[in-house]
Amino acid sequence: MPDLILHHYPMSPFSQKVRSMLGYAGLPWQSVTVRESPPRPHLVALAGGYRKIPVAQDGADVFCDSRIIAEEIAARAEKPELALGNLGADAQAWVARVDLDIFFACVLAAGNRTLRRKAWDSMSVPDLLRFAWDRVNMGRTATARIVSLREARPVVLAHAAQVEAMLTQDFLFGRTPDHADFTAYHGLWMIRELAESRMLQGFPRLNAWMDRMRAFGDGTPRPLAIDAALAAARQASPRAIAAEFLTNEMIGSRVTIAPSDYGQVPSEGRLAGATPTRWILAREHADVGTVHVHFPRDGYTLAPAGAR
Ligand SMILES: N[C@@H](CCC(=O)N[C@@H](CS)C(=O)NCC(=O)O)C(=O)O
Repeated sequence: MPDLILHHYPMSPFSQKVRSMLGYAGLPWQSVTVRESPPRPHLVALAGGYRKIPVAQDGADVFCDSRIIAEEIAARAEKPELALGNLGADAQAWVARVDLDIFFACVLAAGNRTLRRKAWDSMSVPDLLRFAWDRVNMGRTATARIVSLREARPVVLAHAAQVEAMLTQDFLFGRTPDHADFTAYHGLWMIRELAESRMLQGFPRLNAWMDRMRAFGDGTPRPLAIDAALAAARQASPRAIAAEFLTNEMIGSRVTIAPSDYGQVPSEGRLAGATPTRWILAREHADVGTVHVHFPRDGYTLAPAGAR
């Protein structure tokens, strides 16, 4: 099986969630570095309108959303605890809140001089302006309620206190890490590692846990050119979909699938499969041939094409 290809950028917290999982799983992977904001034409070829990062790829199968990518890593590494669906209902509900409300609080609370300097150092001025404009627009069109700048710091500190209290063992829900640890890590990573903020210093157990999470590293990435990623899709065929996932009444119809919280840009194609947790969309593009794009069902809306 070829190594997973990850389309990501260094300062992206959700990409860090996946990079840390890859490190924990000890998997080699191929790294395609993308810009911090669209346009990203090669991802349009691979995934359609979906505009969030990270996106992962295995040949002609494309995985949108860190939850689907985590399922793929779990299966490859035989580490079922990395798949969100294998956690208990309470842990799943906790992850849903941390991945949305707490994520935005962390992003806003992390904004300090160090983070701005790193952004200046890694982006050109036009890219920085495009990035700022893009994120303001993304916030404006979000249907999820995003915390205000004023609320962000108290929300993060309350979350950190909760994490501190949860850490009665080495990891949040036990002696070994699971999906919830990687979810909780990436927002706090932005504050402690990326912004180098001292905001979290009053939480000793949290810091010791973050040290353990950081020690997993990011696995072994090999840089891959965009053209090579496109060629990998072109030269492969999508995986077969089991007959039990071909029974949904929309199979074969043209549909759109979009996140329902923010960055709600739809991807259009033909519904090729529906598992209990995934929608699988078949798409054609001259640069990649036929690809199957996998989305979570939870948090995404499916509609007949033309209905939005
Ligand atoms: N639910 C998605 C959220 C991903 C997400 O929000 N990623 C941020 C970057 S960390 C994003 O895409 N921002 C807009 C962009 O990079 O264009 C997931 O779990 O992968």
